[in-house]
Amino acid sequence: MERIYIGMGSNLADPADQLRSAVQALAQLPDSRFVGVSAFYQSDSLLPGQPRYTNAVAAIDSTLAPLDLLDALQAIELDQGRERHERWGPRTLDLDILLFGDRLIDDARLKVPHYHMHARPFVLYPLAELAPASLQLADGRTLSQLLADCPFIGLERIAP
Ligand code: ROI
Repeated sequence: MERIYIGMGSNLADPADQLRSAVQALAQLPDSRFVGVSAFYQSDSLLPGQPRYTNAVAAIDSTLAPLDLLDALQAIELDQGRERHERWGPRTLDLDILLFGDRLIDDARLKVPHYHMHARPFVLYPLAELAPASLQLADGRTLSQLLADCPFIGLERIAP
């Protein structure tokens, strides 16, 4: 079993409800055990002109292979009505593999650790609810160091 952290985001069609449904779906993944989910956090989109996002992080333990997990997460996204109109467009549900044990994955379909997680408050603060501050990323930085460089600005913590 490896500990896997999954970033969740939505800014369409009742985002908090989308995240709650995603949590239910994650709890049904094969060969996996659901560990927990952070609180939900609202923030403005990094791109102007989009609705605000609701984000959270979930943790699972799994024996799934990374690309099998990716397939399963994309199936959940599609199941919840995701349509990809434009690369960075608004979405009903986005599920990103942030960390997969201590693996470094460089596949055409999947890069782990997730490329932007190091500086995004809406990823790091919910992650910190589930992971130890001593958690070390592939580049040697710890979660607590990343948090120190990533102020809690523009985030609103809401109950799930
Ligand atoms: N902004 C926020 N706040 N949360 C996201 O999940 C998010 N995802 C994106 C872009 C459009 C970059 N902005 C975001 O893909």
